[in-house]
Amino acid sequence: MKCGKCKDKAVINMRQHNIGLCKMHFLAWIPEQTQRFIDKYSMFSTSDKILVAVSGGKDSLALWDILSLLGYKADGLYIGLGIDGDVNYAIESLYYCQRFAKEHNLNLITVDIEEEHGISIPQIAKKIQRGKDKPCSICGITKRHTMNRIAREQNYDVLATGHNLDDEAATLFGNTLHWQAQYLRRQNPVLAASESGLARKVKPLFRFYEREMAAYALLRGISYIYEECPFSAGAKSLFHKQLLNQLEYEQPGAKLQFYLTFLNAKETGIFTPSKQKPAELNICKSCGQPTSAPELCSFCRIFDSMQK
Ligand code: Q46
Ligand code: ZN
Ligand code: ZN
Repeated sequence: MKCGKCKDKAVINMRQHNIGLCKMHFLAWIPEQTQRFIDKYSMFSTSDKILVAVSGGKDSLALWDILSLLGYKADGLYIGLGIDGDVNYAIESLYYCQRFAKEHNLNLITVDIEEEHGISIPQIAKKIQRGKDKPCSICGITKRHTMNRIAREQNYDVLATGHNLDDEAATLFGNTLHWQAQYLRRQNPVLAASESGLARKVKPLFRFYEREMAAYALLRGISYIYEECPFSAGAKSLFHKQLLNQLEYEQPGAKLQFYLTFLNAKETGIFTPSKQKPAELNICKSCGQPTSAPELCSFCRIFDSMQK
């Protein structure tokens, strides 16, 4: 296959756009498109201070790379969760973030949960034994809480994550299967900051396929951790990704269309405002972050119970 722009050999065939691109044109296309999405969805501007959540994986490091190439002021945030695996996942994932920051002369903030709280995420999960063997819900609460805390404490204007189209389409699929209206209303590439103290959140890669991000990382020579978190095995989202990949195979562009038509449908008002009163956000008595709970936020409830 030939590059649709210069007729050199294509390194990637993007069936959903009906075009193949050579290395040079693909490496130019990804940042150009990202800039287009940033502008189209009014994500941020060059005067904003951006915090990129990095995990050591291809998507978050590619996002950091692209934003830096585009001239944005973007620092990285790595959260050490204390997760082991066949490889030591925690050590490896931190290594790739530090290596990327050093090679590109970028600022990386690291937060180690065990160092701060004396206990790692898997240890908390074992202690609480919420009837599940996976620590994912505690992990999610901890990551969201920590990202928001650092963004607020260090005056970042926006928090950027590396979610790609495959992630977003799989989340949408899961939420749709169960008609989780509350989540569907909130699923968006941009979430505005709230007065109560939730930072602005954006997903600049949400229109790129996972294979495009893998190709970008490879062609840019970005070293990243290949292994997924060991707790992700068997996750429903992976199964949903497989189903969507089958659909995509038969109908190129199906994933992109599924997600973009959802966003359009929302714009046209498919989701009327909920009749239920929105939960009022209170301020957590311990950490000062917003929470729907009356006294302590979920993060403080979990970590406080660890002290007892
Ligand atoms: S939630 Fe669960 Fe992920 Fe946390 S424990 Fe691993 S798989 S990292 S996105
Ligand atoms: Zn070309
Ligand atoms: Zn709290």
